[in-house]
Amino acid sequence: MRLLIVSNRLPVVVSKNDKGYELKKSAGGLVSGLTDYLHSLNKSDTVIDDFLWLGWPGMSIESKDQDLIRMEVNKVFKAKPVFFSQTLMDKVYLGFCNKTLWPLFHYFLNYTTYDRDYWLQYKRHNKIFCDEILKIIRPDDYIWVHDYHLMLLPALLREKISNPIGFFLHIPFPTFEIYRTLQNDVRKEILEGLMGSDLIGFHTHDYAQYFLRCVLRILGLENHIGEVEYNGRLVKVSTFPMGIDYEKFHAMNVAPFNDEKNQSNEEKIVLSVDRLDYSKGIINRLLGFELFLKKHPKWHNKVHMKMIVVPSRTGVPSYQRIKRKLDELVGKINGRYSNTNWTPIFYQYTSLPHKELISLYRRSNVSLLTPLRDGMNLVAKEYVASLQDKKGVLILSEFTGAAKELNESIVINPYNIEEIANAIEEALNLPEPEQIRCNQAMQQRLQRYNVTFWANDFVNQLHEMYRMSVSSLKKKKFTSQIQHDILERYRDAKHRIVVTNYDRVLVPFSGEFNSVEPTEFLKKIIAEITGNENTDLVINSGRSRKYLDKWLGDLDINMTAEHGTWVKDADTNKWTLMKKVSTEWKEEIMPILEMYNDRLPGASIEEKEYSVAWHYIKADVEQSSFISKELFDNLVSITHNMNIRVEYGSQAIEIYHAGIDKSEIVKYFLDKKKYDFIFLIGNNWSDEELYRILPDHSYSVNIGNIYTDANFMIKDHSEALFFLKSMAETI
Ligand code: GDG
Repeated sequence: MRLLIVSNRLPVVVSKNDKGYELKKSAGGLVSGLTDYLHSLNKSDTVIDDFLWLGWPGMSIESKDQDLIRMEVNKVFKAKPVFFSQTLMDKVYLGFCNKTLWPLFHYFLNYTTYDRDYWLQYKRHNKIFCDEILKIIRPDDYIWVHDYHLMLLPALLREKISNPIGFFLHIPFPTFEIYRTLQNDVRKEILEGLMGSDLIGFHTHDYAQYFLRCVLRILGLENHIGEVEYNGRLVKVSTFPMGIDYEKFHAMNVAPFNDEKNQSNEEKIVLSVDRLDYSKGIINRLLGFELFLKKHPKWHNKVHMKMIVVPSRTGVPSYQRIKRKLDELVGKINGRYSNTNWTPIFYQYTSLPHKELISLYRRSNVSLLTPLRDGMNLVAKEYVASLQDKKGVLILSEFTGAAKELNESIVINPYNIEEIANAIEEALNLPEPEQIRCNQAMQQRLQRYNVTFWANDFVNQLHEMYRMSVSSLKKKKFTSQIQHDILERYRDAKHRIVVTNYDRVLVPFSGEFNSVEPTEFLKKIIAEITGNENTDLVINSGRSRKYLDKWLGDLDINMTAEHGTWVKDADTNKWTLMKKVSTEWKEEIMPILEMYNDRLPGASIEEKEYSVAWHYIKADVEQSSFISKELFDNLVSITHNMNIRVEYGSQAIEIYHAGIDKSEIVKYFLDKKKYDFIFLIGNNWSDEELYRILPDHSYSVNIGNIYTDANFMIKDHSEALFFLKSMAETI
């Protein structure tokens, strides 16, 4: 099977000079990590045996040259460029991605700006990616979308194709309180965009949890151990801490580091390597080093800090500001502490060739990485992996994803300048055996969970999700062919019965649970179905008689109220109590419900003649998820010897006498005639028992629950109504 890797940038960058176009392999964690994985494909145990990478080639290419670039790119990498104008890319990459999403997701609210046009261009950009993928997609392709530039892409693809789609976020996912500051439609569309995936991966458990909390609070969807049911599919959210190509860093032969500045070999080096980005905590690092110099004069002339700062996003003003600040601060510290033989800080605003970087990692005594927020931070892992003699000390910010795995490093809070200064002193004094012990433990972990392991883990889980959920769902898909066949059977049948729930099937789910009157459109469909000769319709509901009469009383139909406690036959038009059950239990239950109701603003109790429902649809979604579970457990334990049923309804807890059996009521109707066409639509967990008692020649359809025992599954009430309308028109 082929893996389509989709990222904003291609692993090759195209540039133009006097001689024409030039292609260079691009650097960076994502590219180097994934390239290593892709090259290992035929060696590793995975379902993937081929790949194609889609992304932007790094510059705007005139239409006349696009074929040439396609060819050239393909020569150096199995890749397909997606072309954009520079104007669009400025608004998307420099705009929405790096002025809105990047600062916000890294908790820099003061750098976060919002421009409606940037957002609209971001949507356009994701749509163009979608169209390009659709042009080349094959039925057995797996798609792996990367990073914050393409968060709408999974849902755009999902609308058109059913291939497995995975998404991985390389940066942090923020807490709900931060995420919610995005515009209402934007924050919702981004989550919906991601939920088009089958598998969504994050570097750490925290990011995955923050994401799931936003899904609950903004989309109202709960998860069960990281799995969320969405639009009739199962979406899995999980943690995959990205690794590095350990062997490449550990085993590569490189020349010893050649220090052009000619500082003494005895001098210790405190190293830092990162893109110039305010999220990397470069200023705090300098302040920490300055304080270290102030507090420990004995280290003057004996240690210097080497900062490799890679130019990044130079078109964004906040990046230009941080560059100015950095220049000033380095100048100030060097001005204050340098002497003729010694300069405390060497700062290079450039990127190093790969081998030089490894040799610098090995030469450095300390690696000081102080991000204020960082999705993972691969430099930390690369530094540890490179230390062949296991000598060297990693100081790592607790705000990096990597700190979760590299806990033998000196973990610091970079907001605390004193702590940075103390950590430098501690690292420089750390005895060698201790350095070796710590690095050995970290190296073992990095060697095992390397980048190939990481990518395989992700792809294999995507495959598993697809195999489990999507393929079994396919069997339950209410395809147009199946609908057509059912309608033919309906037309040819002599005695037909259609049993349907009211809420969420005939009317949409509403926050105002007592005002879901049927529309004229619905009433017309009902009248048309019951108007067909030999066709019975039963509305099977947990509602009270009062509401059913109020909304549907003028229609000539069979109804059941309070889960089958009451039945109204269309012929007699009178309600009959099916079973006389006790209501004494209510006295005991009501005070408990009232107590919980007081604790949850927005919740309400609906007391019916023989049952009670506690609705929490209007309450805070997170609080209600928590309190409803507590109440449910409480009710189950209190009522275990009371002959009472406690069930989850739609954003409600339903309590009724155990003597009431929904399936008996269905049997009651089915026994009336010898029906040769039986069709039942349900939507609740409690409807599952109905599907199981239906005769073999029946059809059952469920809304929402993907683990249903019904024959087919549909997405929502509008799909149900659409089908009933076709039924009404069939004869
Ligand atoms: C994003 C997330 C997440 C750096 N300088 C040179 C050089 N590099 C290479 C390093 C490393 C990569 O760039 C940087 O990766 P990081 O992970 O440290 O940071 P971001 O670029 O911000 O990456 C981050 C990552 O995605 C992966 O998911 O960890 O949190 O922000 O590989 O080696 N490479 C060379 N010369 C340099 O001077 N050759």
